[in-house]
Amino acid sequence: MATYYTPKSRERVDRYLVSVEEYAHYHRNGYLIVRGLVSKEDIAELYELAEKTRTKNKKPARESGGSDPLHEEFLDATRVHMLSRIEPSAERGMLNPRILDVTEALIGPDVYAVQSMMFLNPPGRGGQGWHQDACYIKTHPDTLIGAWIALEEVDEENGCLWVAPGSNHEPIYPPAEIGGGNVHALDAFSNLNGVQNVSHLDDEVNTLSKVVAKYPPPISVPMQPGDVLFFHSHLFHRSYPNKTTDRFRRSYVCHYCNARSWIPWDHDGYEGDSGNYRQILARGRTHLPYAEPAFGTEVYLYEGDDTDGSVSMMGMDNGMMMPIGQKK
Ligand SMILES: O=C(O)CCC(=O)C(=O)O
Repeated sequence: MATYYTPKSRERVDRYLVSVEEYAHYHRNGYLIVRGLVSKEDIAELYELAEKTRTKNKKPARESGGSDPLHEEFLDATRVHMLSRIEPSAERGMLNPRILDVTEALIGPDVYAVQSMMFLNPPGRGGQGWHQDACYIKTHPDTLIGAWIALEEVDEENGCLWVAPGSNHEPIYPPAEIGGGNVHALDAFSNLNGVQNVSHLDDEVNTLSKVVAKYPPPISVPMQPGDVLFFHSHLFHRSYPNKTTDRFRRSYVCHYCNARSWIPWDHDGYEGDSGNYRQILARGRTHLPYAEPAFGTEVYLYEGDDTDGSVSMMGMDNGMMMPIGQKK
C-alpha cells in the first residue's frame, strides 16, 4: 500500500504566509524580497553578533591566495562562515521561523538549513563578482536557495546585492579552472562551456558577465534592516565593494535546500558521499540523515502521521482524475 506524505506546519501567531504572487515572482525572476520579515529584536541580536565578530576579527595576517578571488576577503574577515555552528544567536538567526516560513513555501515542505555567513564589509572592502550559488554548494536534486538578511540599511554605496532577474533559468556554468566543478548533468549538455574567474569582481575577466549580458540590465537591491532577499541558487548575482568611507555593510546570509536532497558538502571538509548528517532539519521531515540544532533552537518539524488526511489523484478509465484517500 502507498504511504502518503502531506506535511502541515505547526501554526504560530507570527507565521508568515507567502502569497501566490510572491511564489510566482520568485520562480519567474529568481528572487523575492520580503520587507520587514525579521523582527527588530531578532535583527538586533544578529547585529550584536556582527559587532562581536568584527571586533574579534581585526587585522589577521595577509598571505598570498593565488588565484582565488575570495581569499583576501576571508583574510580581512569581511565575511565569516558558519558562526551558526559555534554561536547560539547565529543558529537562532539561521533557523528564524519567519525565514523558514518562506523557504518552506518556495522549496519545501522539507527544509534543511545548510550554511550561514556573516558579512561585515567595512569601508572599501567586500564585494563578490557574478556567480551562481549552486556552483559552490551542490544539492541532489538541485534545490538550494539563499536568504540575504539586511542587518542595517544597504544601498549601492555600501555594497548591496545586484541580481540579473530571470537568470535563474540558466544552467550552472562550469568553472574551467576546476574542470567543471559542481555542475549537474554536465555531460548531458551540448554547449555548456566552461567559464573563467567566477566570483571575480572584474567583469572583463569573469566570463559569467557574458551570460548576464543576455538579460535585461541587472538591478540593485537596496534594503532596510529586517528585509530579506530570497534568491534562487542559479540566479546570477553579485555585490561591489563598500564605496563609503564611514559605513559598514552588515548582513547575514543563509542557505537552505529541500531536505530530500543529498548534499555532498559539509563546509568543514568534504568527507565522502554526503554531508547531510551536518545539515539541520529545519522543517518537515526527511528519510536522509540530518543534524539537530546544536543550541536547542526550536524548529517546527512535521509530527503527524503520514496518512493524515492524505489524498492522491488517480486516472480513471473515463479520462478524469479522481481523488482517492488510502490508508497504508
Ligand atoms: O553579500 C555579498 O556581498 C555577496 C553574497 C553572495 O553573493 C552570496 O551569498 O551568494
